[in-house]
Amino acid sequence: KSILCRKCAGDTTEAQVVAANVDTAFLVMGLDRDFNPRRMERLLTMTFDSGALPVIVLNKADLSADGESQRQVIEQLSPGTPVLLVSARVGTGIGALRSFMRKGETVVLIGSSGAGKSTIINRLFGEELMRTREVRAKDSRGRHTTTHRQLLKHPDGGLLIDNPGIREIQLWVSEESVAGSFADIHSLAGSCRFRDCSHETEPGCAVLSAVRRGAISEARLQSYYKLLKEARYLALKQDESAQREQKRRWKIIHKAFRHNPKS
Ligand SMILES: Nc1nc2c(ncn2[C@@H]2O[C@H](COP(=O)(O)OP(=O)(O)OP(=O)(O)O)[C@@H](O)[C@H]2O)c(=O)[nH]1
Ligand SMILES: [Zn+2]
Repeated sequence: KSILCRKCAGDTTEAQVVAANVDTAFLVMGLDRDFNPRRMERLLTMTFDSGALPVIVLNKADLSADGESQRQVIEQLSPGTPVLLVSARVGTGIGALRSFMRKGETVVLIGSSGAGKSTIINRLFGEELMRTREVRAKDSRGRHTTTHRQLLKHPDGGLLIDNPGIREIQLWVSEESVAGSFADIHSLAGSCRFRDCSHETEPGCAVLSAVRRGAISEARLQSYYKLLKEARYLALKQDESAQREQKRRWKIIHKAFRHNPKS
């Protein structure tokens, strides 16, 4: 099994594990003010793009009066993707998460700051974690410091990768990734009368005609418009080096997955 490493900043020789054959990405979102279906849609697109399989974790179920209907809204974004209601504080729903930690599985956690990733890790790995996780290591000046282990082995045999590079990964929606996750729309576009068809009002538009036939839902087309607009907006707004950095991070996840594709 190959593990991708990246040197830590400075002259320390300790390598930092970035990603190792990522199978599953837990996409963590709180059912409090963090809840945002549009953001989850983007996160799903990025995850499918990377080659990992998403598992959606709606955390802080204890704070929501109607978690089940929030779950249903999210479920409609990606039929077939598991959507789990969890309260890391109370401890509910953790068993379902645990089933993804079996031997041979490697998991990463992605989600906003404060969504509850650390609390979920503590629940998954038990109370001992914070102690076992701390490693005495020498820093670049030879002093002893306490750092956190970033590759955690679950008692069930799976691995969990927790490191800032992946945790803080930003959403990067490119036009290509939109095309990839809307392959049905994208392939029809080749049959539109105009090559630069925007599939909004043009005559001879193959996409609009598929919507009229019912082959593509109106809601899906609306999602496509929105994501594409966002991709173009981001491309204008974000500076290029930031874009490259985000792409690089996703590529690392992508590569890690391709070392060990499920076939
Ligand atoms: N009510 C409630 N609070 C929770 C739950 N899970 C986590 N929290 C709280 O939310 C806050 C943030 O939780 P963390 O686990 O630190 O969040 P994180 O995603 O690791 O945040 P970063 O380290 O910034 O990435 C803490 O105060 C937790 O106690 C939950 O299920 N219910
Ligand atoms: Zn068209």
